[in-house]
Amino acid sequence: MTTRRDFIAAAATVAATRLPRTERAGIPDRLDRPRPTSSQLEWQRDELAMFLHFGVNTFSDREWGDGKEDAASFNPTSLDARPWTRAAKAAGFRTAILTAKHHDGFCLWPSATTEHSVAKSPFRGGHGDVVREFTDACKADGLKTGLYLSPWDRNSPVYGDIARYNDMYAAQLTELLSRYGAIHEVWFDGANGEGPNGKKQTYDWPRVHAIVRRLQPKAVMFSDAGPDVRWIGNENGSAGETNWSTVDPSVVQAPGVSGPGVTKMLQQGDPNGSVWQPGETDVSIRPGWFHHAAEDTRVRSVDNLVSLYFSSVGRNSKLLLNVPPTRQGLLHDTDAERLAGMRRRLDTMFADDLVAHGKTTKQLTDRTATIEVELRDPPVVGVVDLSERIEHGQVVARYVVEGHDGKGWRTLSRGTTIGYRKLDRFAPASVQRVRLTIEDALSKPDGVRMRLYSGS
Ligand code: FUL
Repeated sequence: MTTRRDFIAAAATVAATRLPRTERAGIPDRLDRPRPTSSQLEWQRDELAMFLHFGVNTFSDREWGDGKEDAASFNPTSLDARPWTRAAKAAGFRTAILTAKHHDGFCLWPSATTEHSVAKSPFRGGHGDVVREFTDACKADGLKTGLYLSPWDRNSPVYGDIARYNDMYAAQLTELLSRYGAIHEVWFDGANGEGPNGKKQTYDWPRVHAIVRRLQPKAVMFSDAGPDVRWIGNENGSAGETNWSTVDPSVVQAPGVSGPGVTKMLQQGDPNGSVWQPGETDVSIRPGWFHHAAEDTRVRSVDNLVSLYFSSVGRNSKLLLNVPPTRQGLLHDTDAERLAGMRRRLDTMFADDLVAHGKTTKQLTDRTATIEVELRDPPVVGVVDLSERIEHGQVVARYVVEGHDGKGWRTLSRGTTIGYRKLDRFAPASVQRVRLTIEDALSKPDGVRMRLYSGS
């Protein structure tokens, strides 16, 4: 426990290290900039999370149920959550997030708040609990657990009756966060239409956030507006090329709002933002979020999945890849094969860091830095992998990577932000030396690291 005395001592240490440096450099000190909490840091370092969309839509072959589905239609005959979590684990995913309730209102756990749940389905004779089986499987395979509880509910008769639905939603959240052990991510989407009575609902976000903080203090909360992790602004797997983990919270104040600057803030963040709120890139391995047999031939290829990794994790984001279970309650073989293929490809690609065999020299000023590596046995370089020590905040604003082939320098890649990780791929080049120049930064860019790979 932190005592008041510890707190004063820590504050004194911060003040002592902060003042002289700020005065000397005449530029904002890193200590003045927002930094991640330990949960946000862990969330980002995990890189990959698997999303599982599953529910009555799986059986009605729809993407958005209207809330009128018969609970009896939910009948996964061979449901086994272990193959989900084993496939996720083997492919390097660290978290799995399940749609405990989607917009149709059907609850995958037996909730006391509604009849519209697994309890009224033939699944396990009405005694089943998919959330329990899922969370148990995550624990068995050492995965972190996340739950998606759609605020929009097209089944609830009290939806739009503001206080009553907010009570119901709070009760559902409380059930989910108190029955199943540690929950690491709570996912709130931004879709917000009308309920069965044609009314719209105003959600009580402060109340929702307080419930999560009280019941699962280490969990991160995702939504367009965070508070811990923000939506990246599209569902096609592409984070902003410029992507700050800081945002101005006045621009996106609640999930589902649009307005000037919203998409830009979600995609790119804001270098002057006062809040640390890194972006999560959610995208499906198939055209739809739910499993549809007609899309079994439209599963993303291994190449495509590797590209997604580059355009999400490789742009200072996290990849939340949706792999939807089938009506049997299993992952489709094609999806599982592609995941394994993606892992193999990434493992090969990042197996041998060429910088480790070379000689590195570094130079640092208040806002710039150079890292130059002399490579051994002039190799082919096709991927540069940059990172900042984000536990101290994010500062790099512009950089260039150049290669020297014995005759002269030429540009290999150029970019703006780095953050947790920036990956650039380019036509493989035979080079003897590689130089990273940080051309601009918000404060001293002293935590930058460069790795180099052949790219194959
Ligand atoms: C959106 C939903 O409307 C989609 O159906 C899907 O669940 C996606 C991840 O979030 O808001």
